[in-house]
Order: sequence, then structure tokens, then C-alpha cells
Amino acid sequence: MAQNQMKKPNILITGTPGVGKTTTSSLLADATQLRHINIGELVKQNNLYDGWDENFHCHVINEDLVCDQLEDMMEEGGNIVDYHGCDFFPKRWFDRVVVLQTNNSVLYDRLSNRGYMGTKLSNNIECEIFQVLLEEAKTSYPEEIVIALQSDSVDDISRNVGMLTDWLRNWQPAS
Ligand code: DAT
Repeated sequence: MAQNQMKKPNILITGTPGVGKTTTSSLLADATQLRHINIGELVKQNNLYDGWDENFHCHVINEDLVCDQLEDMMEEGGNIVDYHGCDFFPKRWFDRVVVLQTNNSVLYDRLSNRGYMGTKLSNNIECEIFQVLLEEAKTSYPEEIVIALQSDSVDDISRNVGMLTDWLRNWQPAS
């Protein structure tokens, strides 16, 4: 295949709400010209949910509809998928799975600033303490494609975006 026809990789950026997935994905998309797909926005724009969860104050997404909606774009390659879950996407879609992690007290402040409180706030902090997303990523994808990156500070964001940009530039599809 000619160089310019090479399929670009797909990256999944995951982690607890508030760790910096959207900020990191958006900067990475600017740096690489890859397509940033924010699953929360995609669900809202295309009504890909089954209802509203009163306990967690969030939409219950329909995972099958989300995967159907994404299939063609993922097949094409060159996507940065941003979501706080990762176990329902087909394993074959991703070349890299990045789990962002944040210090608990930093995350507490970010989520409080976002208006989270009560159970929603404490559940998300527990999710981060118990590394739920890292475990989910490790059980859902091959170990060698999963990386955990710290996302406490603005410097961390710059370093993570720089590192992922380098990885994308050097990426070669498996023959
Ligand atoms: P997510 O998409 O994981 O929910 P976000 O990108 O929306 O997170 O970020 C939540 C808030 O925290 C937003 O105001 C930006 C800020 N933030 C995220 N990562 C950060 C970091 N590493 N350093 C400083 N601020 C950060």
C-alpha cells in the first residue's frame, strides 16, 4: 500500500470523568489532524440512549447503537475516541488505549467545580481510587496496547499530548 493510503491508527482515551479525556483528545486532534469523537456528545446528538439514570444523573447509553454508529469511521481509521468506559467497543478497533489518571484530591476539586456532588461525586472518586478504568482496559484489550498516563497538571497534558503525537507519527500498521 502506498504511504499516503496507509490506514491511520485509532486511539481510545479513557478514564474516570474529570481526568482530562476531552481536553487531551481535543489537543491531540489539533496536533495530528485525527478525528476527535466524544462519545457523550455523539450519544446526545444521535439519541443513542435508552433513558435517564436517576441515581447517577446521566443518560443510559445504548452501547450497540453507539458501536453501529462508529463502525464505518473506525474501519476507516484515524480516530481519537473519548469515553469513560471501554469494555463494549470491539477489541479490534483500537491500536492504542490510553487510561488517564488523576490524583484523588485534584479530581475531587475538578468534579466539584463541574457541579458533581453526593453519590455522583463519591462514586467517581471511588472509581479513580480503585483504578476501575485501568482494570477495565486491561481486561478488554491486549496488555501491550494499554498505557496509563498521569493527568494532574497542565504540564502533564502537554507531555501526554506530545508523547501521543510522537507515537502517532511513528506508527506503522502491522503487516
Ligand atoms: P474528562 O473529559 O475526562 O471528563 P475534561 O477534559 O473535561 O475531563 O477536564 C475536566 C476539567 O479539568 C476541565 O476544566 C479541564 C481540567 N483539566 C483536565 N485535565 C487537566 C490537567 N491535566 N491539568 C489541569 N486541568 C485539567
